[in-house]
Amino acid sequence: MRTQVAIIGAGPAGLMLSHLLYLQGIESVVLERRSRDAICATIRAGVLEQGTVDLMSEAGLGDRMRREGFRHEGTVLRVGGIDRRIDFVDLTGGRAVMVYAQHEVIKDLVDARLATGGDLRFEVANVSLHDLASSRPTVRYDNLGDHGDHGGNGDDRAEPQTVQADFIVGCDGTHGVSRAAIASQALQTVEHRYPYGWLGMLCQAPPSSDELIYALGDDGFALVSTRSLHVQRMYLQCDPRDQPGDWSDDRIWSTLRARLATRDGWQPKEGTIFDKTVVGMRSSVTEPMRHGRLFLAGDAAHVVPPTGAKGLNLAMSDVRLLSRALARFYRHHREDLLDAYSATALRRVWRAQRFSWWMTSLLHRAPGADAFERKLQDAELDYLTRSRAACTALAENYVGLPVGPLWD
Ligand code: RFL
Ligand code: PHB
Repeated sequence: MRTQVAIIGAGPAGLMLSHLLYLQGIESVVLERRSRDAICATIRAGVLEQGTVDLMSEAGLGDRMRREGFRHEGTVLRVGGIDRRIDFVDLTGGRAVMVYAQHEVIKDLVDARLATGGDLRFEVANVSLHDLASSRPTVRYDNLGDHGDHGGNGDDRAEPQTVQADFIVGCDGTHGVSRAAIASQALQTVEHRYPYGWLGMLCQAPPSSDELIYALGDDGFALVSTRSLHVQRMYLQCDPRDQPGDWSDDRIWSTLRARLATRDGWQPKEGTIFDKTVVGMRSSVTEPMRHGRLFLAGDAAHVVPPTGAKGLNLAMSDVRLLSRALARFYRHHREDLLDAYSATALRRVWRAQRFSWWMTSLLHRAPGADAFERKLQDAELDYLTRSRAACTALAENYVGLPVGPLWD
């Protein structure tokens, strides 16, 4: 079969791209390895930058987000038990973030694509990319699943399929096949590993705080976030080699209490923990984000540590750029924005890398840090708590640097 744009991966990047292309009258097919139920149930990000909130609204997807999400106009930095509130609205001239879980964004996007006749193919296997240097690149895959319904097609026989497209976009995350389809000599990957991980948990409890709390205690980082009035999300710095089973519920609560303690006796509201995961921390960027007729977007091209809440937001800003570039190609036969895509996207990616690295280093205890490094960290935190300029730098990066126009 033929389509205009073949998209690999139904994460936030792939689904939003497909939706934005639909709004511009451009046809796409989305090929996803997992089932619809699995992608809608994966617990990941929680914070949408102002630009992502605006994109959801501009794309007609903002209703449920505005009803069920929580607008946060600031955040709390708690260091050594003392709070410093960063007021986003005041420091950035009215910008804020939305706490709305990634899987809710995914549900909204899947519903929108299926309601408008979108071609989403779940449970595909053995995806491979071909003829990337030609103007007719192709994707081959085995069809094991359904086309938007729940569950599979009831038999195990793989049906080999070919999709011929004008462009292929790799939105298949860190472990996808798209980046690997480009010869390694044509790419450069820069990577940095951090000596800590996060234990993330979900619990049934009321919110402990109206705003997120980013805390640094004597022995490390803790983050209080939220999902709803009844479900809370919290994270703890841990050893990246830890297993979720190393963290009993008692150990989680006592570590959270210690790292979040204030002088006036603040305590997190406790409840039943029903999900625990350990996330490693890595920064990685692959350049360029294009090879012939293949474009990379989102985690397929770059990964940030979660401290700055930038991963999902970068995925969204990539596809915002790419949809505009593709629309200009189809409408005006101009390739200038396609040619500029990689460099334009990478400027934002590197600024987000810098911010995520900075916020991660600021708020974690590095194992083996010497006295000099520890004193520098104290000085950086001290500066942040005393300087409006330093708080403004944090706030404008956290709510997200401005994005360009969505449409021409
Ligand atoms: P995704 O979401 O990984 O989606 C890729 C999709 O591609 C599919 N796939 C394939 N399909 C077909 N064939 C193949 N060979 C395939 N290989 C893979 C996968 O099944 C999947 O459905 O990438 P995308 O769209 O680029 O989105 C990136 C975001 O998911 C990621 O950056 C964020 O979750 C990162 N992140 C956060 N980002 C934020 O902006 N704000 C946050 O608050 C935030 N918190 C987080 C986070 C990530 C975390 N973890 C788990 C790493 C918190 C955590 C704990
Ligand atoms: C989350 O709610 O999952 C979350 C919030 C802030 C972060 C990372 C993750 O920096």
